[in-house]
Amino acid sequence: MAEEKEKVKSIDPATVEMIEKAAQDGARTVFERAVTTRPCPIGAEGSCCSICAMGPCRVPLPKGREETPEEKKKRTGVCGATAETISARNFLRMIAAGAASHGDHGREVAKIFLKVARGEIKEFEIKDEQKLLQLALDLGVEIGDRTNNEIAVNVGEILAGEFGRQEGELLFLKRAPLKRQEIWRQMGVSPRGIDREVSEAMHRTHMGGDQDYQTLLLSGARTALSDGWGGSMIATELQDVLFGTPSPVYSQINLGVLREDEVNIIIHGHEPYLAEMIAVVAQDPEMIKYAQSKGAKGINLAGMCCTANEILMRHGVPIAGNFLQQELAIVTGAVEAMVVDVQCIMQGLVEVARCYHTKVITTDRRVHIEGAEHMEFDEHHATESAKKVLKAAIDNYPNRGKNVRIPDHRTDLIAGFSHETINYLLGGVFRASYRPLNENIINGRIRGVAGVVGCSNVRVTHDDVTVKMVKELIKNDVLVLQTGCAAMACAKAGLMTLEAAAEFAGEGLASVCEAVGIPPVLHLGACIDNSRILMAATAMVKDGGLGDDISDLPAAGAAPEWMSEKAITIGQYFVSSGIYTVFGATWPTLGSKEVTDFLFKEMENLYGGKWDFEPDPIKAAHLMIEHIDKKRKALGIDKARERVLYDMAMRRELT
Ligand code: SF4
Ligand code: MSK
Repeated sequence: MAEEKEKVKSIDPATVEMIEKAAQDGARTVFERAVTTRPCPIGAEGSCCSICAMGPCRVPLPKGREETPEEKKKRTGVCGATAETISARNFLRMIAAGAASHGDHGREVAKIFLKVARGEIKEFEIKDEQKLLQLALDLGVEIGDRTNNEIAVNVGEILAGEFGRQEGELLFLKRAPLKRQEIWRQMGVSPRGIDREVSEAMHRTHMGGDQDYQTLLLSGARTALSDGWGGSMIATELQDVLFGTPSPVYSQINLGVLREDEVNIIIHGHEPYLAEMIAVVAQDPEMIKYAQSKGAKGINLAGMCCTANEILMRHGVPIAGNFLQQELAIVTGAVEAMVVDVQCIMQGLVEVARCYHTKVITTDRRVHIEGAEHMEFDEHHATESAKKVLKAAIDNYPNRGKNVRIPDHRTDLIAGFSHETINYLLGGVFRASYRPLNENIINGRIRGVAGVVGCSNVRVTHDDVTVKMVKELIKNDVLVLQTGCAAMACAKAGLMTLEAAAEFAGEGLASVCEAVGIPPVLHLGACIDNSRILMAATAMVKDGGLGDDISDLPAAGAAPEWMSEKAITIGQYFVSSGIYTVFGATWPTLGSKEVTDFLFKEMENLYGGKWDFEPDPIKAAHLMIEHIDKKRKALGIDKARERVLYDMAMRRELT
């Protein structure tokens, strides 16, 4: 416990300030709960099985010494399940839960998309015609002289059908490089349907089901792929068509975006429909007048977690903070309503809100919290739903007490880098292409590309691990693509501005960023938008010069401060797509050497990508760089990098 108390809680000054205020106000937040509630070491290493009522069975690895063969033989659950089976089953269940979460998000988008296309929902409309037509082409939907809505009905029906598909292969798998598709077929891991893989994973991990860790982990690969190239990709694509494909947008991040004299509303969670509508309705002069009638100057909307990323990417709505800051936003005393939808919502919000005037409002039929007010979003009356929530927040403004302190910390950022935008930025509107990126990788100005994603986790110093890793990567000329709460950590640290290139990036990467006009760290969106990273990697392969599969690319992935099951699913679909992926914080299979070795070593022989675990961010960054250099060598482009001298001629050539 002493060690936990001594740990620096966050590198973010706004967070530190609010942790102190919470302590003064008697509000118990995640940072305090983490001191009193310690992680169970047996569960943390994946050595606890609780899937039947003869257990829970705990089979921990002996600490600090080698296990004897006798001990190993006895390290089983009551049913005889080995530590390997227990570990792999737990791992697969995490993947299934993550895939189910992203998949259910995707299904909800598909449902709303179809209702909009059929004219049953009038308040949303198809915003990105070009992307709709591209999807239609990809899916073999006739375009002709049909209306957008007619085309969208077919597109929506086909993609909605992917959730319940029973046989064959998910349609988006065809977007992957041909060699990758072949690897999946040979391995027998091409997902058939999104729900089917999740359902099979749950069946296999039931008591007395699959008891071979290798086949359990194969099922893990298949289930994870059904998320990356299925549920998440469908969610991203249909949201883009419905709400617009993001393009670069300026905004600000951190608790300092809250305003002392306005009604502050935070939208938190993952699914963007209500948030989209709130963003529109908050600008309605009538609502602003109503806020003024209660003594406020206006309405200030800010985001939290991935709902924040969604409305940042498309509307430039500022972000109040990432996962670990959700309760701290309430601690400012300035938040009238914390409006939540699904995923990553701490139940502790309600308890913290009791110390202030904040209303916690749940809005999704699948998420209820005792003590919160439930105002269910009705997609058929989206404006009305949004107005109801806004009105509740405005009505709460006069209840704001005197105990208000908004930390004076906010950072500028540029977000909105969909993989299509990167295409245009690099190649121009008329020859949109990843070719310039590939060329700069081949000539060595850019060493490689890294996807650094995932959450914030109270078991490590908040934001510190992610920011240190990303700084080390860009210093070594690795272009970083980000999503989720990891993106927010780096945005707060000022890595998502144009100036960041000169200040933090290596000379090669900085020269490209300055020439193109992009930050060295690109924000690609929410957790589901990790599918954009898959598409970016595929586009790099297809543009040529960097091998013929994702596993050939000088690229790596990481989730340095992960905490959710969804992060494991994302990591596994990165790995099964051929990407070397390093996680920090903790690793959930350390109780089984065999399972861990399979994930960290054998998977590379099967998929060309593998897992790794390194909690030290600098060491982890160098593992990624080493991998990138190994791939550069295999491609025969390692020498090019050694010759890069960046003379004036080269700089002129770039601009
Ligand atoms: Fe124990 Fe086996 Fe039941 Fe798991 S399935 S709780 S290992 S008896
Ligand atoms: S919200 S899953 S804490 S990234 Fe996507 Fe952030 Fe992790 Fe939730």
